[in-house]
Amino acid sequence: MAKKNVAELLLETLAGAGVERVYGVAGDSLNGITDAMRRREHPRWMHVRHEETAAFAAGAEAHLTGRLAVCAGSCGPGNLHLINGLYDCHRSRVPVLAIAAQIPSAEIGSGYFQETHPEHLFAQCSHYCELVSQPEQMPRVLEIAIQNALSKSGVAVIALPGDIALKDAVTDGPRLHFRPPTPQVRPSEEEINVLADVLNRSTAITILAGAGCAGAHAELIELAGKLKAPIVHAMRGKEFVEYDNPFDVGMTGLLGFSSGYVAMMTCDLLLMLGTDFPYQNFFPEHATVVQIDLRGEQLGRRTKVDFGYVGDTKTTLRALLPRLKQNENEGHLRESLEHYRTTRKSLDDLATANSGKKPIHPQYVARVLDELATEDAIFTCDVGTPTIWAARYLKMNGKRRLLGSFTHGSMANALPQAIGAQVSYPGRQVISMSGDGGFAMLMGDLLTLRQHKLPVKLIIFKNDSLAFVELEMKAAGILDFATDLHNPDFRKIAEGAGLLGLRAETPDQVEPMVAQALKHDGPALVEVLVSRQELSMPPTITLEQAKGFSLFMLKAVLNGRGDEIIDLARVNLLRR
Ligand SMILES: Cc1cc2nc3c(=O)[nH]c(=O)nc-3n(C[C@H](O)[C@H](O)[C@H](O)COP(=O)(O)OP(=O)(O)OC[C@H]3O[C@@H](n4cnc5c(N)ncnc54)[C@H](O)[C@@H]3O)c2cc1C
Ligand SMILES: Cc1ncc(C[n+]2csc(CCOP(=O)(O)OP(=O)(O)O)c2C)c(N)n1
Ligand SMILES: [Mg+2]
Repeated sequence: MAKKNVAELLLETLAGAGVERVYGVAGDSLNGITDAMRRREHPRWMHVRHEETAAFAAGAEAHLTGRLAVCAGSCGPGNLHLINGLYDCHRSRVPVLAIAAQIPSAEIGSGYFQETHPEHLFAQCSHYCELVSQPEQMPRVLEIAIQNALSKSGVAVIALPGDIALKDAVTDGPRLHFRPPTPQVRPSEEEINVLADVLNRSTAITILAGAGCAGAHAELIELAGKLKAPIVHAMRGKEFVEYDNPFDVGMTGLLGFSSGYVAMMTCDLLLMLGTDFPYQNFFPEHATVVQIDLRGEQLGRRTKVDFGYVGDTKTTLRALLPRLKQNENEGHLRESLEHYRTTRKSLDDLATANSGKKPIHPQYVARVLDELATEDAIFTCDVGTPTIWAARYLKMNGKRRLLGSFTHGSMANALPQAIGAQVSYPGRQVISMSGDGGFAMLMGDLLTLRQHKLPVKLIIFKNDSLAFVELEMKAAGILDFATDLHNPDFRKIAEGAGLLGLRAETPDQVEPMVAQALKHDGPALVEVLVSRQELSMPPTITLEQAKGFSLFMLKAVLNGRGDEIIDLARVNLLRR
């Protein structure tokens, strides 16, 4: 039998680690790998049209499955294109391995055609990034990279020169044969006792729950019941926290609900569980703050913390719950829930069809999507106003999923993430809520839907502008500029690319067209002509107040109508 080469050993190692596919764009320096892939079933090559798409798609796969996902780019420009998507994966803490092909090893350092230094380029967006310069390093370096990606939850990169990939392998096969470890991490007995004591002594407690509460829904609800605590969620926690939750009072943050904001600002004790909610101004100044996170380095990153513990949410809550007394004081919870009911109603009132007349409110589009989507639909939303509509109008239920570029905040994430989602779950409905700006940025990958017959449903929020930036400009007291989009007919572009293309111009067209697209047996695009200025900045923010601050720095929540902000002064009035 012919000896296997380094590329074949690499693929065998990936297959052994459960990797089913590699997203990427082929190139000379990747020839060894793609050629080896041609000759085996797994991993399979997933050809996309831009390497950034490959990285975002791998990130979506890793997020949804919890397993390692892989992308690849050829040397120089091919792997530079991966970088923005990899930043997103790394900052969202999803396990992704990138194969950055490198120029011929003998040319490194000569300023050769397409030469870059991946070890430097990827250093900031990875836990591990190493060059494989001789066959003896394979598979060990690859396995170290995989362990880094999995155990630290993030990106690892191996740079592999094309000539090394084609050399004979020295090692027979993979060296690691264990299942991914599942340690239980929790505070010590002594710490749990102190924590229980602190919680038992407080009456007005609010929980801020984030993505680190995934898998701990039952424990979280039991905890809130014992503490009589409203639960506010951070954006990435939405899919894990909001559903079947009688203590839910919505999200906080500028795009959040005023009820979420107020519940945090009026508590005596804030309990942060698995969250890295980034906006300092939205934390209470005088409350006692308790934070529990799997990673010690996260403690105190966003606000002052009085009690910090390292632990997995589920394991920690299981240890804590038997030691908690029932809080008999319901006042804070009752008020918070009441406020949530009025906030929710006020937001729902905005999501109407306007008696069938123009303009189409984007909120209405999101509501229709929510109503018509399947029980286990996977949604992706672009950075820009689609993030707002997803946060406020999509209902999660424990089976549905929601992905965005929530931490890195890159435009154009929704389509590539939808590709990764659909490839990973061919049987599930995948809906991309795209901005017209974001969609156009990586529009080439519309062709990937056709090429791989991926039945993704693209809903384009066509407002002919970079609307979110317009909002930021208004908040900063400057005139809108550089935000106009002179858009083409996206429906025709979709048709030209072999998709079903539809356009909704009036509110009464939205529901039937979305329904038609969702039922369509194949990829479909619906461009919806939505109103441009749905959330104008309230007049209460003066230029003086806003100067030098971005929208995110303002201590304010957009209430959805644009006629009011909920700021700290008002919250103080609400304080009991
Ligand atoms: C345009 C735009 C606007 C936005 N506006 C808002 C807004 O108004 N409000 C808002 O909330 N967000 C907003 N975001 C998102 C925001 O930037 C953050 O990404 C988000 O708030 C973080 O959510 P999180 O804390 O749930 O998740 P993460 O930031 O992912 O934090 C999760 C934390 O949980 C920890 N963890 C992981 N696993 C476990 C475990 N098993 N046990 C315990 N801990 C664990 C991690 O170490 C981490 O510290 C916006 C994003 C965009 C793009
Ligand atoms: C790659 C990248 N470039 C620029 C930005 C700044 N930015 C944030 S939102 C946004 C506008 C998005 O426009 P669109 O996709 O049309 O969505 P809209 O807000 O109009 O609904 C821009 C330019 C960004 N976040 N990412
Ligand atoms: Mg737009």
